[in-house]
Amino acid sequence: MADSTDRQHADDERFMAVARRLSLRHVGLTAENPSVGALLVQGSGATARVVGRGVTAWGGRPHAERVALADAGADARGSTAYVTLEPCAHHGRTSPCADSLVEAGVSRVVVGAPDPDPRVNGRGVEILRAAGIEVRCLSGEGVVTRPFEGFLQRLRFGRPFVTLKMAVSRDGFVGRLGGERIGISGRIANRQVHLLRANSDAIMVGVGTAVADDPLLTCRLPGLSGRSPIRIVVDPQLRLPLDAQLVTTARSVPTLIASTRNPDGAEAVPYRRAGCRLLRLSGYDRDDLRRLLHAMPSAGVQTLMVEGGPVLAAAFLEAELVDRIVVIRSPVEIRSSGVAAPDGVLAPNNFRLARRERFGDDDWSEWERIEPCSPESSPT
Ligand code: AOF
Ligand code: ZN
Repeated sequence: MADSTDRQHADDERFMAVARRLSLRHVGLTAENPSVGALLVQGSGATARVVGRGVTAWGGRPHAERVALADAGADARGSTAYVTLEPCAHHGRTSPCADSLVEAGVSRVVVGAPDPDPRVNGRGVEILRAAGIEVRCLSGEGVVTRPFEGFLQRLRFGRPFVTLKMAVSRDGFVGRLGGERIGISGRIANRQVHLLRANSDAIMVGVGTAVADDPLLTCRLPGLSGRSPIRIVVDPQLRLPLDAQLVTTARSVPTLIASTRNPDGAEAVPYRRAGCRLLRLSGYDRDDLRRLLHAMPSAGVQTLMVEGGPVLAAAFLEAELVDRIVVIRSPVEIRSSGVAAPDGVLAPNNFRLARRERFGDDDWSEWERIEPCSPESSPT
């Protein structure tokens, strides 16, 4: 008995990993909907056979389960379904996936993570169990949820999932005083950064970085140039130069400027004429940043990448608004006039090391927040 359970659990891990890989295909392409993977498998162990595959379609519908069921046709009957997210229970623009699985005669369902959407929230599993289907729920932790961590964060906390990325020199600096731009990370790590950008809904920099580096902040990987995120500049005093690339290209890639200045005032007019949108920022403290983040999901932003510089990074860390830190340590030395990496980036508290890679000469490490340091509430 124990043996057969072990074998079943080994199958579950193997096929959930396949479903997760499927879900990766549409990350960033399903709008506010999570990109979910669904796999239908007949049999078990060495004779197991995949009969249907599905991933949430571009734009968010149809859902993954429907795609997999259509793929399997009559072979769905008696199969085990592996779904990375609990099947939905609501009549939205399509009928509930839990009902579709029941109707198709699926006999067992393995769920990667519960769906916190109030319209689902356990009811998908209830529908399946009420129909006599065996359901196994996995912990919902780790790599399975990564493809839709922005969706989960929006539902749990009403704000995007925040990734802070910092490139740090061997001697612990993130740049040099005086504005001169220095390449810290190497070519291969930079391409990984562009991949992160492609999978983020928005990218944010402080005005200091925008002025010093005059960055474009687009994704420039071959084949992915259409996947550039919205760009957000935190510029309390509205001092971003009008000839900055972020402003001059605002008509092709949206640029938002978060400022304490009146968005309808005279100062804002030239930015608006150039195609930028202005967001109201009340200040630069914890609650101000929280308010800014809580306004983002309604603008379609569920994943946010904070790319620096040190002032913005420190403010986000201080406000406990960072969910993942990506640190790129390079062998480059800055020596004189270096700007130090903010405290908490090199040895983050309340974060655990989740991934470590070598990209060219650079060391790439990813740290994930263990749990919210303080109960997150919406700012008032
Ligand atoms: C699933 N399978 O592939 C996805 C699900 O607006 P609707 O009707 O498309 O519903 C959106 C909600 O459906 C979304 O908030 C999330 O709870 C769930 N997404 N569910 O069964 C899927 N993408
Ligand atoms: Zn569904």
